[in-house]
Amino acid sequence: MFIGLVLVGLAGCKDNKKKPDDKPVKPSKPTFTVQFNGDSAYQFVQDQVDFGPRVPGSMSHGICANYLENKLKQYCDTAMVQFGSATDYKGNPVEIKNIIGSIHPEKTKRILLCAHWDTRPQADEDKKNPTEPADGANDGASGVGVLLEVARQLQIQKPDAGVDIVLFDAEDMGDRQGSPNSWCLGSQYWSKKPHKQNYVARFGILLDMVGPKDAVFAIEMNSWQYAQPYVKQVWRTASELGHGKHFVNYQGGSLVDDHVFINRILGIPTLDIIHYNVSDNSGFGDFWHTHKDNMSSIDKETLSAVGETVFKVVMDL
Ligand code: AHN
Ligand code: ZN
Repeated sequence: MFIGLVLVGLAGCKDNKKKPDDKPVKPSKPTFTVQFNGDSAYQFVQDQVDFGPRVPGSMSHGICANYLENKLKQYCDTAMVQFGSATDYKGNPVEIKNIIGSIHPEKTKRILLCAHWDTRPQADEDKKNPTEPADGANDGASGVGVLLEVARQLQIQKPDAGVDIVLFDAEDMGDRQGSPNSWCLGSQYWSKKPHKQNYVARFGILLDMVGPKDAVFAIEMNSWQYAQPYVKQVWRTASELGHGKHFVNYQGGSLVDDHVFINRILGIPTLDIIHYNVSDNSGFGDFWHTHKDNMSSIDKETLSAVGETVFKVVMDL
């Protein structure tokens, strides 16, 4: 009996013809390894900080725009700058540069990755020099640094999905006491007039203040409202990679950030990965809108936790 089974088994091996009851074999996706270099991401943050505060209209802002466009040209299939205009809450005109890189621009299955690249014109939560801008290492440069490194890795291991990396300008010129619309001028502009007509993506991930040591990414409530299944997917992926101490399973704030305008205006479900700790003052950490927001507030391990998670989510699509 035993020998008989073995013989049948061997005979089966020789026979390449598919038996009628064989289940169709699903073509498996090529495997990938999760790759993200924290040193490289850190350097991308440093590069931006070295230009000086990227306050809209300033020389540093203009030079950094060129740098970001060139980086996206280097790592993506296409890159462009979307020029726009807006008015800040004081009534002054603001020239907007949204910087956009696309991988597989022809594909219909797409994911949107975004961050703001501008620096707040004043560190107004600081008692000292509140009218001067901070370096904006966390608030601005950290999310961009992670996305540049994700783009670099996606050039080495190509994703199946199309990817759009959109770096928003003029996020941080808002009035804390005023209208929510005073924030996120670049993303408001892009959401009303995306770089491609009828632009769609399956979902979007916004990175904001993703650099602090021991950062906690509490679940932001607008993300939960608009993009719940994707919040679950991203937080599950992070925990699989061992980053559950950052991607915690508790409720954070309900925050006005770029994703809110993408959700409300464009209708692409978009979530925000943002450091938010309910137990501190502003929630955003003591560096927030102060001069402590410099390179010393950036931790490579946090950048890597976020970058590996985003990379895996993209490759799994
Ligand atoms: C408000 O404070 C209204 N929103 C937080 C958005 C923000 C500011 N992200 C970075 N700086
Ligand atoms: Zn800010």
